[in-house]
Amino acid sequence: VSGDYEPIDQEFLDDFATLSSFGATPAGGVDREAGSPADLAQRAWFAQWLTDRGFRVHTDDIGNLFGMLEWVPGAPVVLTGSHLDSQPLGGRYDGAYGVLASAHAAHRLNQKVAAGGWRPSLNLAVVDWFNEEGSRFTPSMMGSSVFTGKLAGSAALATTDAGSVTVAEAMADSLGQPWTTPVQSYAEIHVEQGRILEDTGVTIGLVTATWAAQKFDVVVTGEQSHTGSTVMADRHDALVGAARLVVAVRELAERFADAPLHTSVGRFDVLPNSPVVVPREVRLNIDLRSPDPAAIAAAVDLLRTTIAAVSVEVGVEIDLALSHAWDQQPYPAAGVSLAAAAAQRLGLSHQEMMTIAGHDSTNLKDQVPTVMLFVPSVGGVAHNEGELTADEDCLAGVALLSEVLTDLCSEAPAILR
Ligand code: HGY
Ligand code: MN
Ligand code: MN
Repeated sequence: VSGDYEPIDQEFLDDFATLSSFGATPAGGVDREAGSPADLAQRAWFAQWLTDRGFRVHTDDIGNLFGMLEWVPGAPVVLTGSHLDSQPLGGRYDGAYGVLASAHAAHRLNQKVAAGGWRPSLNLAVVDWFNEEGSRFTPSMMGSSVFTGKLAGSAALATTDAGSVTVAEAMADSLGQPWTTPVQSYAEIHVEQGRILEDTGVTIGLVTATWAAQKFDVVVTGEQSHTGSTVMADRHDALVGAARLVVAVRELAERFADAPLHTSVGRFDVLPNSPVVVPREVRLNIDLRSPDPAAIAAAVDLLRTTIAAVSVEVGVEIDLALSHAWDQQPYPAAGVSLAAAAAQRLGLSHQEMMTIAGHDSTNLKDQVPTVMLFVPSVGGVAHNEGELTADEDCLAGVALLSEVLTDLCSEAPAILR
């Protein structure tokens, strides 16, 4: 029954309610894109929360925010976290649940150490990765990409938003020095953002691999003209060209339904966007996802054929540029079995599954042994103000993460054998 929780669990729920107030929208979501005032405000609250509980707060050179517990001077660190930034009009659980779950799990472990109940072999740090969502500043997973050397910090800092504000300007008062403590492993918990766990009635997802993803920036260039007086044969309508692409991208999903292939266009900027002007240019993105990289490659080939045909038929130029990609890649099996054993000990139902969405763990797993965990999303609702995970599932996730981190911070944990 809600309200009948242990104090440490009620504390998590109360903190989550506070965190959900930053950038809160009337419909119950959040709007706190990377580097926005709401993001900076939640980061300040989080830094204070960490400081008040004895964590040493550190911000690195791209704005990743850490809270360090130094139990064993000079020892490597286990990282655990996710991201606080959200999509525009997004959900309050995506990323933020994982950051707060990591913080509470670390705090519980710290209390055990302080009470002399446990002697870790490694240190532990909580992290809020800067700009995982990649909505205001692309690409997504920016902070963890810089941290893992996949994206140059200088390029990331120079990235501009639609208003030509750079990351460096937006984060002017929130940048520090690179993180230097060697990282031994990483653990992240996240809402599933799908409805597999809900459909199977299972509480915990053990992520075994990530789907592959390929994202593109597209520029369709036509010629500006009068929507009335210009005869149809003389038109070079960039919007018609772009619209043909949107439909073609959707049809690819049907064509590769057995892969499966998920496709989308989410951004569509028309220039000059006047009701009396045939548009000169449309900038859009394309997002392709599949567990089968060959399906993505075949879909891109078909897309290029469509682009060539549309260019001729509509009389426009179309430029397709890859903006971000990651392969279908496994998470370490040892980490999956470590988490499965922990779930078993806690009596939590669990199942292995892939992640379709990218996460900061998508980057970290290529550098250090990484454990990725899911809790259920009600109705699979994601990147939507209606995002919801039941309190009991949130609390089960914190308990499981505490158990997994205890293992990871102990002597030569299974994941590294
Ligand atoms: O899946 C994505 O592209 C996002 O980074 N979560
Ligand atoms: Mn996320
Ligand atoms: Mn997201």
